[in-house]
Amino acid sequence: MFKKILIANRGEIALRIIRTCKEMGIKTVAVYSTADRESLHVRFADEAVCIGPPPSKGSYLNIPNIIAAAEITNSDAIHPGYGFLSENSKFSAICAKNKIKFIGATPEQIDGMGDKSNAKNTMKLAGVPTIPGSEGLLSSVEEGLSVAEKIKYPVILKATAGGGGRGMRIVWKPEDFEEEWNVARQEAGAAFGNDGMYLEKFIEEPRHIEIQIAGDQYGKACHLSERDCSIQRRHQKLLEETPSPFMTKDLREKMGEAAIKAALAVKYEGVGTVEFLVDKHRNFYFMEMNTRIQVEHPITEEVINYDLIKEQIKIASGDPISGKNYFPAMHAIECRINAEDPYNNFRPSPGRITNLHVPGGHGVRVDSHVYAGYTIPSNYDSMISKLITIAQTREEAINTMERALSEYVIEGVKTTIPFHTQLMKNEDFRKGNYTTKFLENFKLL
Ligand code: MV4
Repeated sequence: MFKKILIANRGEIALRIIRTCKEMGIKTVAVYSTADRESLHVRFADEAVCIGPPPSKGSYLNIPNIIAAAEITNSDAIHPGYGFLSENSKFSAICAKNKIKFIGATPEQIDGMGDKSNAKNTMKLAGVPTIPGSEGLLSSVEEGLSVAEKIKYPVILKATAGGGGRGMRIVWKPEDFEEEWNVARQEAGAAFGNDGMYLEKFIEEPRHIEIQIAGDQYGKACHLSERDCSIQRRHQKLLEETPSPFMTKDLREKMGEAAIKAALAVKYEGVGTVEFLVDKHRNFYFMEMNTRIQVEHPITEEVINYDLIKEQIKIASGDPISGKNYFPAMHAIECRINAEDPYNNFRPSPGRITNLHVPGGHGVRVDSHVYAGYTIPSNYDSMISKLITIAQTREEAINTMERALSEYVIEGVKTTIPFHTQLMKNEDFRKGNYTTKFLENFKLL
């Protein structure tokens, strides 16, 4: 087992990783930017190294400084958390070259999944359902038009270097195809330095359901059930829950098996997520594979009673997994509490938290790095807390969430708490009747 892990991240996830390391008897090293001197991850780690100025480029994305911090502290592994360097193939390769275990995917897996057309092709060959569309990249607008004719409109053009909602254009009729093609290629070229595009049938009003997977160094893989992440705004998740209210026993088995196939196809080691789009007939299709721990991992931990960070560390150190699949025994919901003004287009609201009261009681988990007097820097993402509730049934988990939200006091900055409070009362949400389009029609009162 590792003796010392450097955590190449900040905020709640850095704290989350430090907590598990402490329980495992592993020493921790925090890295921080000058904006994060007063952060809890710096205080709770055994050692801390300043790695640069507030902008991420100079600190949390500064590979030479992070490697140097690992060298001087004698760290034998690096946990990248999510975001920042967690899916950076160069970083994964440099860690390996310096004999530091990167607790994440190999450079080949990161690049293989980062190219979306390539990832889709890998999954198709492995027998994972994919959305009908072009065979790989389109070589001309004429080819695109002819594929669209075959699969029928509406279609969606996707940048192979995109992902997470970036570089996509929906085309509703043939007359618009050429213009959308030109705009999409131009945007992708400018944003990613790669204008490769592929085409798919556009699935209207899908659900976003992802399967948590784990694989070990010995060729075994298992799934740990699903999370429903359909409640999103501009590709930013605001609430996730498990089990999905749309799930059936049969669909879970089929999606679980497909996710395991996906993991085995890339010899996946560690914990990962296979994202699917699910249509109204419960057809499901591979969308993307995430080779990192995700923000919403705690809801899975709660319903299967399993520490996913511990599992990640154990797999990275060479432990085998049991290979059995896990099914939810409870219901869990996560509300992302962001320092944003939901009444003003979710505009970021950084600043000092002048007063704080955190909810507690039965069935409540709060993953957060903030405290009264803490100043939220404007340089990083605006998530300041994950409020998670756990209960026997979905209805009880919603009721507990409503109660916990009513206790939560965060003064000095605007937060998404009023948004979630209203969502908990929404009739369609209560019925589990929602798709990825749900928030487009949601009006905050
Ligand atoms: C789609 C789609 C409909 N049809 N692909 C958005 C994120 C990126 N991973 C893929 N996305 C989509 N791909 C086809 N063929 C609709 C979306 C989509 C979406 C997916 C998941 C969650 C929220 C979404 C919001 C808008 C569009």
